[in-house]
Amino acid sequence: GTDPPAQGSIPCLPRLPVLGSLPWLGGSVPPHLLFTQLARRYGPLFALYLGPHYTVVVNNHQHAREVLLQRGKDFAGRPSMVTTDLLTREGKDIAFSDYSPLWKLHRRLVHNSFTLFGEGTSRLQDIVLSSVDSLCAELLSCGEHGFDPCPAVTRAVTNVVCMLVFSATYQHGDAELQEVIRYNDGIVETIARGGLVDIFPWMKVFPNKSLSKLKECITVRDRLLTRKLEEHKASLSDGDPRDLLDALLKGKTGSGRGQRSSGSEDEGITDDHVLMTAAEAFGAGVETTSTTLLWILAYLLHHPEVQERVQRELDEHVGSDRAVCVSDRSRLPYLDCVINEGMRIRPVSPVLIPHTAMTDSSIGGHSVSRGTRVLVNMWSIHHDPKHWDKPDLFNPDRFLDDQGQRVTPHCFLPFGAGPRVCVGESLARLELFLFLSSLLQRMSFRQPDGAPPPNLQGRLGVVLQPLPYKVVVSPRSGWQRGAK
Ligand code: HEM
Ligand code: PLO
Repeated sequence: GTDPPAQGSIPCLPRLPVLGSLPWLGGSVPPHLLFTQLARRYGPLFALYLGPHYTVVVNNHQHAREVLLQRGKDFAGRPSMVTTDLLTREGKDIAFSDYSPLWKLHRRLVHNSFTLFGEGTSRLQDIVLSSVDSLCAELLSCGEHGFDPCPAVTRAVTNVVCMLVFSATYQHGDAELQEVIRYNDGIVETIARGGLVDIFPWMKVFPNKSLSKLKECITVRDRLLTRKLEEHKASLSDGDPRDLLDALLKGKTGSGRGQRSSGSEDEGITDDHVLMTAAEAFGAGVETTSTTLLWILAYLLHHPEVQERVQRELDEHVGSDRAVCVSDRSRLPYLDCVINEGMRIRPVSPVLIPHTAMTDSSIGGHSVSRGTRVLVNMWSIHHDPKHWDKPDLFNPDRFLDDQGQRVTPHCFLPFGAGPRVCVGESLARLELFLFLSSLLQRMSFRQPDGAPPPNLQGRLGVVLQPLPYKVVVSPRSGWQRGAK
């Protein structure tokens, strides 16, 4: 039958058998924009059928807080998807794994391993800063003719993650680094063409060219990471962990389950989990951070006055004869606002990752039954005209109050919240801060003469990316160091 099951009274789009609401979804509009349009017609909380899957879409921050925080545990599940099952060996990762006791243990272990590097030691800062140095040198050498900053930025961010995950330091043009970048690009291209919303779940039935490309890239990834894992096992010592792989290997054996076998047991964290975690730290660490940096650069080209104000703040509080460090962050509030505004206006993950209801629950007083998929449309929350003045305007000042103090509005959740909040948030913030402050301390960015300003519409793949654009960089006076 076509009658929807009893689901409270959340307004629901019409549906057909098999296709669900697809005929009403209109061709090429990406999901976050489509849902924002639909919310105007159906209200901020509505439902639709994605193929056979009843799916609730949340478009305002009150409902988002309910789903992510107040009833976060109820909605901490993940649906299984064909492509991400392939990517993660059926959910042996963090992001795409359904809620379970093992997932909780695993997530805690990853979280602790991150904090181990993030806090207490200046290791992370050193890693980021050395990568920043080579990025600056590379950008400055491209100089006065317009060039696409994307490859250099991606390389720098990938380098940071390689050092963090398995202690590899690469020189420019290293073959292994190129391999990592290539397989990652291949996965990004094929894993989710229109975002993570699984609109065509029947891909399994009609395997196509991109599915085999995805498999190929996963094979290359697994070969490389398995080699790193074996090297780490062979050289694991009692001292401090050298990197994320060490920390995971130590945490895994220390997790008390006594399972040392490689992936054959159902219980405990297996080698497969360690491998999938490393792979995911890579994927998440590179795609999100580089994309956010490229969005912010694109906006700075549109708003030279914002770039100048960041540089004035840097000149005043850091100067030009030393490198920026983490402890400068509290002295650079405006830069923080620029970073926040970039993540507000162009959230890299505009509908987060799909959630599912673990139990019967409710949203906004409407009952929602177990198994329901829930999409949180962060795009519409970040552009809600009820809460943001001129939401389409890039205006970092909205993150400052009348006294010039930083404020974090309730409707700003670029990392999500609750049990599924991004585990990389503090790492990401540290990287964004060190990258942007160092770049803007040492150089200025502008549009090439006669070139059109960067297109700010973006293209939705697995993350929301800016379209390619060109920049010209010029060194700032006073900063004389090249790379080291
Ligand atoms: C999840 C944003 C950087 C690792 C997420 C989610 C968002 C997000 C929105 C989904 C939350 C949800 O589904 O409710 C970002 C942004 C970043 C960033 C904006 C940078 C600007 C990173 C980094 C790492 C990372 C650097 C790790 C190295 C993860 C993981 C998850 C996640 C593992 C899955 C968490 C879970 O499902 O339990 N991130 N992220 N992210 N992020 Fe990030
Ligand atoms: C990016 C391509 C990698 O090869 C694999 C990978 C792993 C984790 C994913 C990431 C990809 C894309 C961005 C994701 C991240 C987990 C959290 C993050 C989805 C697919 C966001 C922004 O939600």
